[in-house]
Amino acid sequence: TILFIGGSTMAELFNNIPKIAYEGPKSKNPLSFRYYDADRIILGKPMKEHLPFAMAWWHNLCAIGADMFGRGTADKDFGTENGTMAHAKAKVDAGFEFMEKLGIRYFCFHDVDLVPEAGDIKETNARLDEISDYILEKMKGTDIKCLWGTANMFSNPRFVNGAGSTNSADVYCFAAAQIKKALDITVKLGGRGYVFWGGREGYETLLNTDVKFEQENIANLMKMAVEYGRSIGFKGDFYIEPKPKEPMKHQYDFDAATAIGFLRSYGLDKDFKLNIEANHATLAGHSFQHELRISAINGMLGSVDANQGDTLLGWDTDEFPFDVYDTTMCMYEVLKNGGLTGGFNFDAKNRRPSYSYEDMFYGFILGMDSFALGLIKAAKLIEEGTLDNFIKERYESFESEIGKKIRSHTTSLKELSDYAEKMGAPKMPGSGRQEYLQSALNQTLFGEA
Ligand code: XLS
Ligand code: CA
Ligand code: CA
Repeated sequence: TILFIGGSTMAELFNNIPKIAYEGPKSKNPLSFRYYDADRIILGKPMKEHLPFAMAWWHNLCAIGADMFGRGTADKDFGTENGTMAHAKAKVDAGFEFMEKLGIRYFCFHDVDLVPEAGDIKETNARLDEISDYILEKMKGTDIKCLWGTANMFSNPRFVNGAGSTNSADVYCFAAAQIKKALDITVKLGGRGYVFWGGREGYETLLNTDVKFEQENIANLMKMAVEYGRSIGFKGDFYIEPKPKEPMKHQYDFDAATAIGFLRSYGLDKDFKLNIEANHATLAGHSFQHELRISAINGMLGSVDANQGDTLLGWDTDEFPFDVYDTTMCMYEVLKNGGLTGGFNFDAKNRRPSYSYEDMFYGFILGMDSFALGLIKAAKLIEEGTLDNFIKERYESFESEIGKKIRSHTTSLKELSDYAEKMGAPKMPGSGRQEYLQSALNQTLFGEA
């Protein structure tokens, strides 16, 4: 079959897969959406606007399921030879066909996901120019755009000791060059954001590490990136993507709270927000919702890497999200935040035994449906108001005369102490009612049995 995508016609690659349509919760067609109904209005906005989904170039078009113990199982050569520009273009073709068939409107990339890295950075940059022209051409006539770009500053051995945190000034310059180019390409493709994930920005041992020196260097690199980005017309947000460990034993962007503290210490908080990944939250010993809430209350919730970890495994498994409790509470936080400046990037990969083209679609259908269902349920939670009402009631004592004084900072320790002496022993604070609230949540999620 010949497909018309954007400005070009091309041979269809996923030719046994139709365009995925919404068929509703009762559908038995595995290649359909049960919950993601792009135009359905939820709280006054179509689903597709609540859920700017993105495809991660690296997992979907590059990763072949290799692990520490075995080679890849999936074929992502797309009829070409890996490591060539023909392959780079075949990935673009595959990616656009894939996104069009699923109705995904954004993509995210690392520089080296797009082209094979050459020995010489000038050559790599020329390849990036060529491929971004090709992508731009492909984008014409579609509504597909770039969500965010980033530079891979962790795979090449030169980054063994980090990029911004490296002990080598020359490697630091190389990182700067990669960031500059990745920003150029992000702007060229109309990206909404630019991500810093500090995979190797951390340390293995303090015996050889000057933490303060390294953190200052990282901050300076980010400052220079902001200056350069703004100078070429980048209006979007920069994001830090926190992760506590892996590949390094200790990573500086441990979690949302740590990253926010870092951004504020170095005056970067006006230009940066956070990109919160579900699997990184759990690696840090937090829930996904916790990381979203901490970001949101600090005005820093920018974007989401939509995936999930495995409770039985202690590493970054990047699975497609299917836990609807988690997607519901995520969407609850996002709705309360008034949405995102970024979107929902499926930083997720198929399991190694799921190696066929169909599996790529099943992965995204699962993820998109899980988030759509989460959105529907989160909107219901907000409309029902059970949680909001309970929380309001729970803090009610701060509506009293003395409570109001505390809230408005118009009292003193002395006054509070006098109040306490007069009062005698305080009553027990109201019950937390956790189990009641969990039952109510189940009822919202599952309704009638
Ligand atoms: C790895 C990260 C990475 C970032 C982008 O754990 O999730 O893929 O999202 O560099
Ligand atoms: Ca990620
Ligand atoms: Ca991850």
